[in-house]
Amino acid sequence: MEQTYIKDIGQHVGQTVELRGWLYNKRSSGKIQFLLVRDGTGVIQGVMLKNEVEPEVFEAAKELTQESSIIVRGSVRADERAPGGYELTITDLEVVQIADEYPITPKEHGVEFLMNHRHLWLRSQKQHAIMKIRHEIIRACRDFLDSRGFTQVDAPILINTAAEGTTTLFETDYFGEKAYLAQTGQLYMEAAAMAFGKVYCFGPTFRAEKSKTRRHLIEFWMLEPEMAYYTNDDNMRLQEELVSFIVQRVLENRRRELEIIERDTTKLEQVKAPFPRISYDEAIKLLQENGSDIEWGSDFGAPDETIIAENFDRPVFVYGYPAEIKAFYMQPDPNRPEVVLGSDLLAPEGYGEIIGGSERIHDYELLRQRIAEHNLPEEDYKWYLDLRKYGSVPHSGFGLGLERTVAWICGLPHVRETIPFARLLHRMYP
Ligand code: NSS
Repeated sequence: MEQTYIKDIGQHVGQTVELRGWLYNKRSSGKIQFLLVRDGTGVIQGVMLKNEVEPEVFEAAKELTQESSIIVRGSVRADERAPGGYELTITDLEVVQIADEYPITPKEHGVEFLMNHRHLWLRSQKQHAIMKIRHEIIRACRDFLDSRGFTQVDAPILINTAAEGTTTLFETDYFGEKAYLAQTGQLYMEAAAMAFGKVYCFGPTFRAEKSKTRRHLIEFWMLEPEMAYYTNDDNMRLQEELVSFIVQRVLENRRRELEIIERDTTKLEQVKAPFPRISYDEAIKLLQENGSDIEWGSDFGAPDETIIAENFDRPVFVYGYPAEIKAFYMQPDPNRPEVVLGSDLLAPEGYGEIIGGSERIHDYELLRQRIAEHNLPEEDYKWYLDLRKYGSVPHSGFGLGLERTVAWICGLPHVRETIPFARLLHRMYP
């Protein structure tokens, strides 16, 4: 018999179907057993009546433990009272494996315990919902850019250059030479933008950051679009349209999952372009008015970002940061060279920076100078400098941190639940 998936069960009312999955939960009362079955696409309640199945089938059901793998056959009934709206009257059961005593039970567990059992925790309804939303966000990113003429160009992961500072590099051995895990694909996207116009990469990136915060992962995914002939204004416009698109897409397609994780969606409904923009100078003033002793020239900490974002009902751009605290490749403002033509996008509700972007230096000499000022070895950046010799144009791009975006949209307190298998300071298992 062909396998039916629970998500499609509504198309099979009155028919006999076969479901292949796992036992989520079980209740019984003498002559009747209720088997909650999940198959990765949904959960359905199966009802087994003693006098309507073979005696050995009824006995087999009694032996089932939580997470035992099973194949069940039965007829589908619409039932308003059932969660999901349908119920299965089970007529047959095949046991694939009886599960050992399952460590995750419906009772409360500590985070360390759950993270140690991440390989199993992923099956829980809430974690399942978060991963479905993550997938929806990834799809939305791709659909948005693909429909706007972007080409995906993949960036390498083993590289020999730093782009986001030398302190967070993961070093590895490349046949006797030093190599690093990519902190960003950006420099390669700049090369690709000169070949294709509008490009993006979407892959894992690595930062050996010794920070143990709710926003930092050691390995995280970043969407990095790069556009030839874009100013940073064009860049910000693209970012706000992308972020609005993502949020609206999740609201449209993942209502059920948002309900499961009990996300208050009223704040998400407001996320529509255009987003407010404030300068770094204004942000400093705003912080000082709120009692902070921050001075012009300092970078924002997480609490600063929260204070800034609290003043707005949707994500807010902060632009014009001091060049001193930003990456070497950012284009200085021609009217005020001490600040850059770059911006961060801060998410509401205390989620902080989800995007960093800028216009890139397109002048050969200035870029060389910056590379020297940052004590980076010029010979490793020769190819990157070449881009400024052969048809250089103003160009811009940005990086959207996937996990921070998922954390915000899902309303989660920590990024560790936004990625299937988190790499955190002191955590590489499982
Ligand atoms: O360092 S960024 O601000 N910018 C870049 O890497 C640029 N090279 C991107 C580009 O223009 N192509 O990082 C971008 C985003 C940032 O806003 C966060 O959302 C996320 O990447 N990010 C992180 N997420 C999780 N954990 C860590 N450690 C992390 N670092 C950055």
